[in-house]
Amino acid sequence: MPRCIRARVQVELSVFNGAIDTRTMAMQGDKMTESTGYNPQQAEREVQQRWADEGTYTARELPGQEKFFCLAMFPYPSGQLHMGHVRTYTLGDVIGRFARLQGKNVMQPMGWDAFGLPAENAAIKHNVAPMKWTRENIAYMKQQLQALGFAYDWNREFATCDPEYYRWEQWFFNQMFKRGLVYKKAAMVNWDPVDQTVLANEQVVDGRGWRSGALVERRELAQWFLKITDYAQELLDDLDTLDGWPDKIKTMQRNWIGRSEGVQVSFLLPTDSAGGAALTVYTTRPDTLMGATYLAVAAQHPLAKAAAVDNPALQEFLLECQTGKMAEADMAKLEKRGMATGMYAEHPLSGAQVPIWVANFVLMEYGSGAVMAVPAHDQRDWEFAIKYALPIKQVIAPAQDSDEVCDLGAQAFVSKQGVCVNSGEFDGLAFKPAFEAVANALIARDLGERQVNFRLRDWGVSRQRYWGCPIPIINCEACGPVPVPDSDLPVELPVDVVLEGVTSPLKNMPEWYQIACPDCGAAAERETDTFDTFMESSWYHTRFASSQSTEGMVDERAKYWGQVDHYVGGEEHAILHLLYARFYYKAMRDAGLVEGNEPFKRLLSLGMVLKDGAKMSKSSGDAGNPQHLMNKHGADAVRMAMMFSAPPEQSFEWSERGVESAARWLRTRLWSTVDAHVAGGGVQVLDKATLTDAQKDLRRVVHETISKAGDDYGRRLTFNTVIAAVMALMNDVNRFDDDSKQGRAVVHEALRAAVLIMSPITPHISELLWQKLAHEPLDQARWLAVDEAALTKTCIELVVQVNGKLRTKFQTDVDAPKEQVEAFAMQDENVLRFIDGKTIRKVIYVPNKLINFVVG
Ligand code: ANZ
Ligand code: ZN
Repeated sequence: MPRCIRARVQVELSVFNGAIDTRTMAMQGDKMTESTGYNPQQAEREVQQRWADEGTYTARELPGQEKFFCLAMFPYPSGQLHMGHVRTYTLGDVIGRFARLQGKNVMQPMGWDAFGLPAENAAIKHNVAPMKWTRENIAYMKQQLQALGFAYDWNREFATCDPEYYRWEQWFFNQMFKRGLVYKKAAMVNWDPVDQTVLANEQVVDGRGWRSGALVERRELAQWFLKITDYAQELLDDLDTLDGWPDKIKTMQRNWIGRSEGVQVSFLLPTDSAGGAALTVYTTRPDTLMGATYLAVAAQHPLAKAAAVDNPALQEFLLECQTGKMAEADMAKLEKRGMATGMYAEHPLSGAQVPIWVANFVLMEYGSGAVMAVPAHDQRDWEFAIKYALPIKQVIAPAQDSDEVCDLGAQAFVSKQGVCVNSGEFDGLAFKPAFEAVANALIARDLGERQVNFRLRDWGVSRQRYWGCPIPIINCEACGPVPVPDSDLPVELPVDVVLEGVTSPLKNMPEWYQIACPDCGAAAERETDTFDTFMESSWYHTRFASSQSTEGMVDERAKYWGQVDHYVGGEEHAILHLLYARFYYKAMRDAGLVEGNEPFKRLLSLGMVLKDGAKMSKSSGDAGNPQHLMNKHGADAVRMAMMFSAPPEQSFEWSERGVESAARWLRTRLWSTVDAHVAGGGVQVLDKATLTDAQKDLRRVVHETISKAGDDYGRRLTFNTVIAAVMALMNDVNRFDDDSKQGRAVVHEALRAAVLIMSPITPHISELLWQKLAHEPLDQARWLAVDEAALTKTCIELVVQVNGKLRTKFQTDVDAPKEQVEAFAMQDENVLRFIDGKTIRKVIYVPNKLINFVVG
């Protein structure tokens, strides 16, 4: 009776968890002969030429058709692609090509993030102008991207070092200037005294300049800032609307924005004090106010400077605090150091005199640059108090029913779950009510106010670098900074330069920087600083929609393409790039340039491609270049091996062996099977009413595969499992031995599905095979409909119980009648043993699930 005894081998089990299993592919290929007429390099070139000739991927604005703006983060033209690029751009391409199959009008553009430091370093090293070096790199890498077969609309290509691009960046900076979103301020920077230049935080290694090895100083320099903090609350709130973003990234952004609610507290100073009337501190723990035993200010705080006037030891200490890297992340690790100022302030509630210290862990840029130290309940304050023998006063105790312990000899008790003690009228209050009561008491005395603080700082955009977009400002002694009039834009960066050492050549080009003030006509000077390169990458996506427009930063076309529907890029950009781009988009919206509030609807954040545990782009140089693999095995194999390696969000160790296995599978499994099938002649229309069981089985697998692949592509974004499913399907096709007309029709359907499903990943071979199977260009194909009827299983596994205990399992037809199942089950040895000699009182049958014999 039951004829369903076939167990399907699941190839995909080995890849479900994302492990790199090249053996799976290798094994399948090995069984096949090697003789096929497929030459990937030649075939891929032909297919690419056809795409180019026919403008297959040229994006047009087609109202009425659903648009899909698909974007992968554009590359820095460093010289050649590495495997990290291959991964990012293949994933983006797969997403774009799948959207095409769904009938969407896709725009997939590509460009170059062309400004930046490496070009200057190469210029110094090889004595070549940065522009020339950059252009050559772009030419080489573009040809590599084209050889990989990405469906880009190359008509929209630009490089951010094109004056026609950065012209609009300068224009928008002026717009922001006029709207008060731009200001100039002296700010602390990392200064390399040997190279005479400012260093980014990443260029400071153990407190020394990465190039010179000199001890880095903190210096004040006038810098341009964008007021991203004006948008802090909106940048935070709108994260809640980004349903298509990974939670992890949203959390990172939230932490970076770092909203906190607290109280600004005033500690009165003696009336004759040089520091002013009061020292204000920002605290998120007003509930601990009664435990404040000292105050601490930053080295740059005015009060510290005032106290140092006739205190040489303190002066020296302040100077010391200016050297060394002061990035916030390092603050926590920093050895706590400080010095008493000799000054005291009055506690706002107790009236006690509290000593004021200078401490290196207090940041000038946060809150008010001063803290009330509560060593009993803050670990930093505790360490500092231990070191300098300052009093530690407990004001919070573990709640009665909690198992938290407070051991102030060992560490601070930082929990917010406790209750106030030693705090007079506040004793017994928990965190929230204590927060409110203390805040109210301070407000009543006019010594405090509630305050919301953000960790987010304004964005310093000045770089003392040559290879960047010139800041479009003219500094006039009489008028101050004056924006370059829009009609004089772009302010072009001179490109015919020689870089001698690290100083920007702009600083030595009076013929470039000397200019008349646009306002008063007096002799003035251009800003010689350039923009942070994050400026260019903050709006390039928007420019793609309106690329080459000379009328404006964006034009009418921006309305059609709107937001990026799917954005793909490395997780290293999870914070800064995405935050700046979100800010820029909101600023552009407020200038009436774009619609909507957020630039990227859906985000795919990729893990890294590693080589010996290190990020491939950083470590491997030529070894990371995919070129030799493409030359040997073709682009499809490289793309397929990359997609098979791991699910997108996971980092993984790259192995080249997978490429060869992929090439073999494509050649011996996919190409030769389709080839042989097509050689067998025409195919009749499938008659679904007269299928054999084996034919039904194969059709079920086909439609299960279509359904699974559609879900993996569209929702789960796991493409390794798509490949695994197609491999399993091809195994079934090859096992299916039925040359009848109907059998050939079933195989035909299966091969069409396999080729189409693979096409986003391996577009070249799929293009050619689709021609053979469907006689139309792949571009006209649509994703396949799942035939629900074909999904119906003809057999299922049935559980057999005796008195509710599992005794055996077997396969039956779907909806098999009870009598049949019962009779069959009673022949089973294992069942017989338990019912033998007993009375069967009842037989419970749940069709397609179980049968249970109740015996007694
Ligand atoms: C007293 C206190 C007691 C604090 C306690 C914490 C725990 P967030 O949440 O990040 O906003 N702080 C304030 N300004 C600072 C500055 N310029 N440099 C370094 N630290 C500063 O952090 C707010 C807390 O960070 C504030 O609350 C303050 O220490 C410290 F048991 O005040 B607290
Ligand atoms: Zn002037």
